[in-house]
Amino acid sequence: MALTVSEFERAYKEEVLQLFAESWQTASLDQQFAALASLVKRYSASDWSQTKQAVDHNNEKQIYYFSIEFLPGRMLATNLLNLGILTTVERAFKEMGLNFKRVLGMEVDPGLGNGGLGRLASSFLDAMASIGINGNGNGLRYQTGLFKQDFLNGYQVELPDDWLRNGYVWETRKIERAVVVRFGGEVNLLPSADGRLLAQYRHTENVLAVPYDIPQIGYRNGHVNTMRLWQAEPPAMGQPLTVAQREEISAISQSLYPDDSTEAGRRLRLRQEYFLVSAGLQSIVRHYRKTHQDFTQFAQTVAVHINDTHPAMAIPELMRLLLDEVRLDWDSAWAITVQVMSYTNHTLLQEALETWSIDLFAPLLPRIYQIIQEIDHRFRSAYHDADPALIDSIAPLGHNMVRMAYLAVWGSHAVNGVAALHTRLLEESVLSGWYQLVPERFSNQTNGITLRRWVQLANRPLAKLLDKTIGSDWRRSPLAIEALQPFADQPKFLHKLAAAKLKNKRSLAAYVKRTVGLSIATDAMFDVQIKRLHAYKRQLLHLLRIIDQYQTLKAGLAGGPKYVHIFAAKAAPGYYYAKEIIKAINATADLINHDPEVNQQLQVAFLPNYSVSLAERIIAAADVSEQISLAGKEASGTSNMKLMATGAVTLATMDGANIEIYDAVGAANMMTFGLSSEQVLQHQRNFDYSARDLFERDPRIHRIVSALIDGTIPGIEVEGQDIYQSLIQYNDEYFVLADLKAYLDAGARLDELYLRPEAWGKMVVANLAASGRFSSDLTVAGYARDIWHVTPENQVNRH
Ligand code: DL6
Repeated sequence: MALTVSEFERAYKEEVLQLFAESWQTASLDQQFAALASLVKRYSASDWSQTKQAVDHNNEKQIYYFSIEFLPGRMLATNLLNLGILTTVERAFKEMGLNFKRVLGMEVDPGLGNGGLGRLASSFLDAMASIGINGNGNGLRYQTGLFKQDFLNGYQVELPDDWLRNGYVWETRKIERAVVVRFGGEVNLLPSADGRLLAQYRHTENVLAVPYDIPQIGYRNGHVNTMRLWQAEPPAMGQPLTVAQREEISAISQSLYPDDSTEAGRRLRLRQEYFLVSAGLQSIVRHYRKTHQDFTQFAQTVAVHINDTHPAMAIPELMRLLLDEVRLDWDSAWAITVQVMSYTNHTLLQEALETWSIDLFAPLLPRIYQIIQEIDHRFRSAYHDADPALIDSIAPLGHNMVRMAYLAVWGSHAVNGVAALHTRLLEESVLSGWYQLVPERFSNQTNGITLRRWVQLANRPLAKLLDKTIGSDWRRSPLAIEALQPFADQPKFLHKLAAAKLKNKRSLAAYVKRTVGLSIATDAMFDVQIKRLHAYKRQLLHLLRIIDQYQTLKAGLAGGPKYVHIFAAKAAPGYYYAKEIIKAINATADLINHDPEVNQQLQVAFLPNYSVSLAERIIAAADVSEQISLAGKEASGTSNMKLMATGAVTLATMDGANIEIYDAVGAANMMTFGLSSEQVLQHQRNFDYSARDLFERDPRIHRIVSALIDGTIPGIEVEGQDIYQSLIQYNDEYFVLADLKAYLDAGARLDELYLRPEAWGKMVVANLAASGRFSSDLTVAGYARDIWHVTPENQVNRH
């Protein structure tokens, strides 16, 4: 949009006055933020309305991205950037003598997600708007997020993430679009006048689903989509409810990931999932009916994407709506449903493949259960000629369970994994039965990231340097960054690149000092591992390398570069082992950071409360990106992409999208090590891996691991023992010791390169130049072409 500095200033001052009856000079930082955000929302309003009108007027296809999680991060800077007014507003703030950065910092991160899956969903919403696809998010408006993490004596402490306490400036409540979602009760199928059975509900619990809409502004293209979040409320009319009943209803959208270690927690989670899909689909069907007489066009105008299995009930719910409300016959309803639905799998972990016990499911969702029974029955009949054991093993119902992944594959026309290796492993293992049956449904869509956020916004020194060096095309066309490659041989440029990195390191160092009181050396190598805390991601392996470095320094064998190891990770509240790893890392950090014999060479910072905003700070400052999961376990990873795109060199196993980064940058520009997924599988099949053997035979491994239990690291008597036993007594499920030697060697090779700034700079440039292909604009263009069958307004191509 076109806006001059003085026009903006005038509008902004007026906004502060109107909102707070306060002059812009006396407004608090919170008020400054709220006024700016409200103005930005207003600036996007006419494009938002016009995008919606154009969709209806031209009968354009809409994508609905159903996800139990979103992680949008702060929206203000993104919205300013995407509207094309970021520099204008910055200039105006400077002229007014206001602190723009601090105002941006007033925004809270929405507590709507937990990890990579949610962040990917938000990144896709940004990409859909930016390449001009009509793509809307459909999620839940959780009052409280996962938790705010703090450390007390090195232990994780979970504090409530009350992110909505002061309201959310970007949302608009749409009570007139509310729908009713029904739970429980009885369903009877009665004959009706049209000769078909009619579902009659009695004694149901009715919940009002109220949508809150948030604009999703495309990058400088006037396209504004909607992220719709549903809130559960007691209905205004009907039977009066007790306080307990009202609370049970509100609980549905109260908190992200209610504790599912109890039956009550699981029931609540199931209610959340159904609430999300039923509210979303009812509103889609209602909207469609406004402009269409029949459902012959439905699959051409609507695509519903199931982000992991949590929204897989969209399949039986759409069937319910088409059968019971639209009154289609089964075959027509099923044909439409399969054309509309598509499903992304995000995990290879068996334990993460969702199943629901029928005892819980059937009474809570009786009509949905009836429909799933019929889906299951028809699936088995359709394949009555096939191997019965195969069919039984992959049917939607089995072992007294509803198997959500299998339901999702059978009810979708397209199924995808999120990196090439992940998709291959899905086809060969987790979903192999399904791949045998319907191979044409499977495709790979490697994940992507919002480069605008991670480079243009979170790494301003680098962005500026890129503009000066290769012009600004890379801002709109991600692949244009390839033009940087020739600069790998220009020492002057490499020098500037290092200076940009140093700037980011200094601001991270200031943040670390402010938040945890540690002064970190900015002339050190920043070695970063940021992601959820999970045994398969192997933060433990990283810890063992740190212990090795510590022991080497204590033995007086210094030599490598200075190191600052940086961690950020939350452990799920019930994941005891992950919490023990956090404590062990914190205790080791404490030991090292306070030891004057080593702390000039080695430091460790575990930054609390990992979030999108914290990631923005860390990633821009990183030198090394640790992507060291056990091969075959990480579906894709996206921090690997974010880190390489801002100039970090990857130290990695050949897992998930690391392999595609390797293909993109070449062997010379990434440090890989460790077992391949095939080797891991072979060891698992042959039972021929012995961690104890390694421990007993290799003196270095022995020394490192012993530090967990011999008092070297004070304060981890319990945790050290447990971790030690997981490695030695329980034979190291995640092959940490199997990969340790290769990891240490790879680290040492990386150290040598880091000590040669030109060699290092070349690697950094190769990574930057290859990063464009990981733009989520390109990923989403792949979904649009292969899965949703829509053409973006703004063409972007991966090839
Ligand atoms: O696809 C987004 C993201 C991947 O990058 C990660 O590799 C993967 O672990 C994550 N999956 C999940 C699903 N749940 N589990 N486990 O979060 O998805």
